[in-house]
Amino acid sequence: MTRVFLGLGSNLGDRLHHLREALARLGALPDVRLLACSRFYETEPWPERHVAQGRWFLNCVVEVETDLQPRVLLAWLQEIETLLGRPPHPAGPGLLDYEPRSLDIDILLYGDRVVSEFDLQIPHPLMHERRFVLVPLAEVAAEVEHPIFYRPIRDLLAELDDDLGILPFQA
Ligand code: PH2
Ligand code: MG
Ligand code: MG
Repeated sequence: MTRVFLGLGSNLGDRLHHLREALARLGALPDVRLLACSRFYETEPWPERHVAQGRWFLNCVVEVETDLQPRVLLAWLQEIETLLGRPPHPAGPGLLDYEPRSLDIDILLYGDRVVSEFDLQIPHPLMHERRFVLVPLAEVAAEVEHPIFYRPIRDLLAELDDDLGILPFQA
């Protein structure tokens, strides 16, 4: 079993419904056990105020335990994204990365595994630059070490240079 941290985000449609439904579906996956979930946060679209003027996101981070290999897990995550209304996206990084989306589920950390392929990078290559990731991640994984920087999440958050807005979500 490997401890995996996933980042969830939505800024299109009923954001709260999308995150709740995603959590339920993650918990129902074969060989995936939910261990913890951060609070939900309202977050300003990253990377820049003047570029991404879209609606604020609802974000959270979930800790799961799984025997699924990263690629198998990724395929399930994409299936959940599609079920919750996200158009199937082309593989790999691209222009659509900053489009509004009903649901995005990213693998942030997969144990201490490092994967560097065109369409799958673990740890998530931008996680250490994003307050909307590190704040909820630090709630459930403050002591966990980033497998490339060899620094705990708590320290990455303390040193973070990202002043975009983040507020605990009030239902
Ligand atoms: N996801 C992105 C790009 N920008 N900004 C916020 N606040 N939250 C996100 O989940 C997010 C983003 C790409 O997936
Ligand atoms: Mg993402
Ligand atoms: Mg994604």
